[in-house]
Amino acid sequence: VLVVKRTDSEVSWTDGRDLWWHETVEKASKEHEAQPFPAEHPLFILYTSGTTGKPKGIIHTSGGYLTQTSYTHHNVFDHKAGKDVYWCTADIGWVTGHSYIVYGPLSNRATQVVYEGTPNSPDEHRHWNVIEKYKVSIYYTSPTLVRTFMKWGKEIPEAHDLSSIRLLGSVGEPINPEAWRWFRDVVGGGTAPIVDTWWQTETGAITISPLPGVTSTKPGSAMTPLPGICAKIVDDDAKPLGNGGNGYLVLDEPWPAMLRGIWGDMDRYKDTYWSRYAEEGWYFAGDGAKYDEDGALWVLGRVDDVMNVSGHRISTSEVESALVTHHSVAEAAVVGAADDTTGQGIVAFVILRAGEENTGDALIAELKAQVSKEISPIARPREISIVPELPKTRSGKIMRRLLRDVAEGRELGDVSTLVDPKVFEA
Ligand code: 7RM
Repeated sequence: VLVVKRTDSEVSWTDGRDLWWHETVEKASKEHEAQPFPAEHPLFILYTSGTTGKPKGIIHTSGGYLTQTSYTHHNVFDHKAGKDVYWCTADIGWVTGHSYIVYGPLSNRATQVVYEGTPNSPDEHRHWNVIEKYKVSIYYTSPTLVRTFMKWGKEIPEAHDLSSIRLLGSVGEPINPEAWRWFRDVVGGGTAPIVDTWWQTETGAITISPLPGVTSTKPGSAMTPLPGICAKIVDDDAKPLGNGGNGYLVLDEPWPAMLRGIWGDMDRYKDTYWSRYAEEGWYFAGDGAKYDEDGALWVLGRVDDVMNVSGHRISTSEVESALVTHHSVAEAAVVGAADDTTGQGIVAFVILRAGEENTGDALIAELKAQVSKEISPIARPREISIVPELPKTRSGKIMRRLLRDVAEGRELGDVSTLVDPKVFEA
């Protein structure tokens, strides 16, 4: 185990197993020859963030993983080695950091920004300063960060020359159309294509995304599986749904970077991904999705997050998207909480944009009406709380499991993967 001396704090140590990085590198030769490995040589194990349950150690291997991260980094980002300056803002410990800061870009000779730190230190101009200084041309980030930028106000990016940007990317959750448009107009000069890339720790690399210059995009849709990837949207009985029907997203053919197992628990691996459509041999992704009337694919969020209100299946992301179309709202998180009459009731937590006044009941009534109008009266939230922050993982995913605990008045579950466990006090 190579240990990097980073904070100078006490670390547990096993002699004969653990080595200091700085001592090891110092002694090593300056020249190395690339070694061949079998394609199935293990590459890494990455634990999923655990937004819903006990983390799973996802196993990836070398050949297929490198093939697909390289192929997708080149094509989805239209990357030109030596010409582009590429920046993926992900945490390097998240799969997005592995695939799109380390393996994909390195295999494609990318010139890239590698940045660690929050987007508001020393101040909220940080990302725009970096883009201006290094002339970043490809900028890949998450919807949650875009909504944070929206909350801070467009005057901040507008104070900078962002003309080097020619392509924008989004990953991690559905990007609501409001954030998509803001991203394109304020950061992308109104013209940069946005690639909304759907994939998972388990898929290893991007699987569903528009291709810039090839696919016409729609704000909020991941559009279509990439060449080489086969996806279907199906119902409980494995029947493929036509346009308009909400169902489960499956990958119905293997793909190069697919996970090879869950570390130490191959039964759970089979059970989680391969038992739902065992007869068909399809991979169950755990996300709800639909094709719209034009055949564009919309990912609606985790199946565990789909709410059931009086027998109607409503996705959390749909309601969140309706809430953030209100001019006062920067970000929203929605969960289903047990309800005696309707099965589940919709409970929403919203953050206001900078400078917007919290008018209390008046605003809450307006927001409820907005959701009724945008979706339907059945989707009208039972409760809305205006809050200063939302509980998020390092990759920016909202921990709905914990918000459900709050909404149902339970003791909070495991908060160890939160960026800031103190958000609950606030
Ligand atoms: C890359 C990553 C995977 C889950 C996945 C989805 C959600 C990710 C999008 C998305 C809608 C997207 N890996 N998700 N990207 N939903 N549109 N473009 O996030 O293992 O941490 O999470 O993230 O629910 O299943 S992950």
